[in-house]
Amino acid sequence: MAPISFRTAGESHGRGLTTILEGIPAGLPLDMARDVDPELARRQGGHGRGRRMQIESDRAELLAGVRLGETLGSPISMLIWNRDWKNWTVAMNPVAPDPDENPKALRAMYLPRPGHADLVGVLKYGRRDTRDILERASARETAARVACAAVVKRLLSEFGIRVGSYVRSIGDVEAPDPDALPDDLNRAADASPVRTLDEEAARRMIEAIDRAKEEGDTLGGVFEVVVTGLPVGLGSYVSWDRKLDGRLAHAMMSIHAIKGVEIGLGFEGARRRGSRVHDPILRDAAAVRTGGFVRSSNGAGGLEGGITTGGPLVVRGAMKPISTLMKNRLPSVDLRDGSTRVGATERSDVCAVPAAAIVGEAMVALTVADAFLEKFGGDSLGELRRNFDGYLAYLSARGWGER
Ligand code: EPS
Repeated sequence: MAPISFRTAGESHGRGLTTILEGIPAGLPLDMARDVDPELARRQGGHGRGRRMQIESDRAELLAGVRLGETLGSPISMLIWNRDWKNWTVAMNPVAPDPDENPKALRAMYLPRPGHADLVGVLKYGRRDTRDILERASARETAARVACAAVVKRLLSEFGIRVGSYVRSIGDVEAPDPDALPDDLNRAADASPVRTLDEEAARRMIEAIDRAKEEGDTLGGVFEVVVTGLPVGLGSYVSWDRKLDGRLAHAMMSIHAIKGVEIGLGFEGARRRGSRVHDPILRDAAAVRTGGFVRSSNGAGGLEGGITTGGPLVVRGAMKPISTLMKNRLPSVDLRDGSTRVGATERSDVCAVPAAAIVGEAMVALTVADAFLEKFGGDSLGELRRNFDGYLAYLSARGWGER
């Protein structure tokens, strides 16, 4: 069994989202207001979000797994209430409606939106009302993932491992490649309404979002997640399902609307010669986490053979534009009578790439923490630390002929 597992439940306009996170060792200090709620707030931000984010002010309540400010090693259960639920108590009620209920109050939707799970969902699950599908398929669910990841990030921070992200492009507006990433990546990115590092690009991205909004359209984009402070040796090449790059790709692709993933140079690497892709190996005895070796470039994005090199882990996600269109709605079919119509509209976002970057951080953090615990194990934070320190001691004690 993978050391870290989590499951979420909840519909977008149901009472709330709930989650169970398993595998966090005992003794990790955890304070929801300090460690979890700020992460939820980061996910709610970004220029281009819809009105829903003004209604919600996401906070996670702890139901289990933490006592007197420290984890117990037992499953951690959290709950995020949907404030919007009060507007949906009839349409999303778990109890069957009164026969004389006004059908309009049930807010059924019969016009599947191209690009959303609406059509494939009703076909697969034998439903007619696409609301039965879209409520769970909504990216609202990612709030629960971010809550789990906030706990995991707290754990990783104990070992000097940091997970950050920034936005590289929105629509056709691409920010220039940064020369070097700021030391505190999230502080720099969070200061921008589109979470990008270049002010001029930010201005053009905001303009593009505003234009898309006026035109009733939507925009996607590309974000990058970067993990620093990792030790060499997480993941493995020995079997296909243990390769960390494969596990990261799975985690990233599980995020709503993500249609592409790159690691390191990604697709660009396929255009270059090998001598301009691979990262020269240099000896540096002081670089303990990377095994006494460093690289003069990072085309591999911190992974060789599905194993961390200890260099920055670089994973990019490409998000397609959100499928709910306010104008230029695409052809669709009315599921009540098969007539030709256009896809439904419903309150939505114009662009959620800045938020998707936070969700990308979350999924990468959960995957990396899983690999970290797989390597170092431990039922308590103290045991995990002893195992980690023992590994670092082994790495620094290894000689290569110069001592
Ligand atoms: C989201 C909440 C949703 C949407 C968005 C993500 O709220 P509502 O549907 O009430 O406006 O803003 O979901 C989608 C874009 C989608 O297609 O489902 C959230 O909390 O992130």
